[in-house]
Amino acid sequence: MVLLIAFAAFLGNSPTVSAFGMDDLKSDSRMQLGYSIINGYSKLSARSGLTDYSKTAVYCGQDLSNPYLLALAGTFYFTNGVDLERTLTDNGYALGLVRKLNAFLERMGVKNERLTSLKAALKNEKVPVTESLDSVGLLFIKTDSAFAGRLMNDDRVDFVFAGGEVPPSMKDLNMDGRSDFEDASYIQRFLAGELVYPDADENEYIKFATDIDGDKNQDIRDATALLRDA
Ligand SMILES: [Ca+2]
Ligand SMILES: [Ca+2]
Repeated sequence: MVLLIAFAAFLGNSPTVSAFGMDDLKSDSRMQLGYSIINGYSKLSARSGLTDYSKTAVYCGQDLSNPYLLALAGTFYFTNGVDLERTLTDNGYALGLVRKLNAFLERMGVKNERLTSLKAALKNEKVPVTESLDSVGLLFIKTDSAFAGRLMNDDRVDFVFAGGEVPPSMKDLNMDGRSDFEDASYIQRFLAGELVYPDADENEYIKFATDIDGDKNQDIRDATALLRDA
């Protein structure tokens, strides 16, 4: 559920993050899109060698249609003065919040059956779990791209986040570790229809990441904005 915080961190191009509020928690299609974008990021960044799966976050989210959980999420959000902007750049802060939320949900007796079931499966497969936030539904594991790919197709898993942290630059579109003119020409190639991947998640990520100014359209202004900020 309120991985809202982690999502905002990931999904929030800063112009859009303030628009990303509690209503989005209730929008299943928006959350599904968010999961797809994160899986797409993991696949592309792992393929580029920019990040690997030796530190991987796996999310088995709660049922967003449950009004009790939504009320708890709202309570946490408002009583903790969650700073969404800060979660964009500060991984330590974002993770601290998720841990705090997990402790709060545990006190409130919230269980997560999907996660319990997944953990049993991971134990059978001898996959090392380095941290487990059971009520929130977030695990950190050590794995590889083959197993991560299987997890992405597991019904219990919403997303697999390679590296487990907000990427250092969302403007490094070609994932070579730098944000520069090559990324601007990457946008131009995207606009020309030259960047279509066979994988739906990867395409969702590219669509999301090329919208540099966060106005929900991909056009030449995004390339300009990237060069200006690079
Ligand atoms: Ca780049
Ligand atoms: Ca745009």
